[in-house]
Amino acid sequence: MSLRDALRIPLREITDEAVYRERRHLVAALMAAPALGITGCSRAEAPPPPGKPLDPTRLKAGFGTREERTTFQDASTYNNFYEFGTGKADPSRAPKTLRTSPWTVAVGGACAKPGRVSLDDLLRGQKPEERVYRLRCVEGWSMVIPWLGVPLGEVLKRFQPSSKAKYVAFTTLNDRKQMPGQSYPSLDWPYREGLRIDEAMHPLTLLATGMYGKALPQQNGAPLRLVVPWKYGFKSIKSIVAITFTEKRPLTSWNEMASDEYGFFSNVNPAVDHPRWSQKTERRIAGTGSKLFADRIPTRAFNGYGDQVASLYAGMDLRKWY
Ligand SMILES: Nc1nc2c(c(=O)[nH]1)N[C@H]1C(S)=C(S)[C@@H](COP(=O)(O)O)O[C@H]1N2
Ligand SMILES: [Mo]
Repeated sequence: MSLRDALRIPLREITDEAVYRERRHLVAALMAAPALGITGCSRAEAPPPPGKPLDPTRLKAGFGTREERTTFQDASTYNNFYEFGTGKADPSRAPKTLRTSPWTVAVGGACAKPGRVSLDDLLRGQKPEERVYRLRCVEGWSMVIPWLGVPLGEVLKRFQPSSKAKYVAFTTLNDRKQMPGQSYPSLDWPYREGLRIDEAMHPLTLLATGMYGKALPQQNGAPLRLVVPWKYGFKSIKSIVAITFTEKRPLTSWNEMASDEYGFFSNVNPAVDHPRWSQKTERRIAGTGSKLFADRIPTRAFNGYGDQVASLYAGMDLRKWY
């Protein structure tokens, strides 16, 4: 297979192990060859967070939207959750094999109060609130979903992160009996994601336990997932079992798979195309219209949450830190 062909395989179609390995190999080779002009920055550290204060009125404007909502039916049947298959309909059709109770989350790393806690303990003292957020998938569709959750930062504070906590790493459950898709090398399991500490503490970042007033369905990441509305959907990791404060930028699944296509930050940015497709528009799945032929609308910087989050990236070249 030529290098060009290898890079053109849509990730969702990679189920054949040989192709997968060859592709990873090629990507690794590319990364080691700066002469080829690859702009990935996986080895350099991000600049430190600037830490600007947020205006409360502007902040609140991000907690809701008047845009037409996606129906529960669409939001729960058109999913990305490779642990239950790589097709959009696979996760909703999968048998309900995930045991969501009891559920524990291990919180550790650079903090004064690490611990393995039950989901109830993790959320203790927090009242779930509803936030209607847009979520835009890197593949080009977006939805408007009423989430139920608590601000991640409020939860993290209780574990008393130290000054060494520059990032927060998240890990999905790793159990192929409960997550049959993990029997296939579609990704390097378990699924991992990460945020810079200021992104994790940002009031918009939600630790979600429900949507549409109900507990999360299995296919949407039960019992606990992230929703980071200004970043491409894959940053919103599902079925979280571990949260770790780290000093170094953590590995993330999609960045590891193809660092030229998926950066660590992955802020929604219509000005930076994915190497294999444009990010300028999105297919908005909302109301009762067709989800496959939904209208395309322009994608906005930071998915429309620039007023709330752009200051986190002041001075950063967002073409470099994609
Ligand atoms: N563990 C895990 N989390 C995941 C994924 C996944 O495959 N595994 N897919 C991501 C992607 S690509 C998207 S777009 C969103 C989709 O969330 P939704 O199905 O609830 O809309 O989940 C993200 N979280
Ligand atoms: Mo996605």
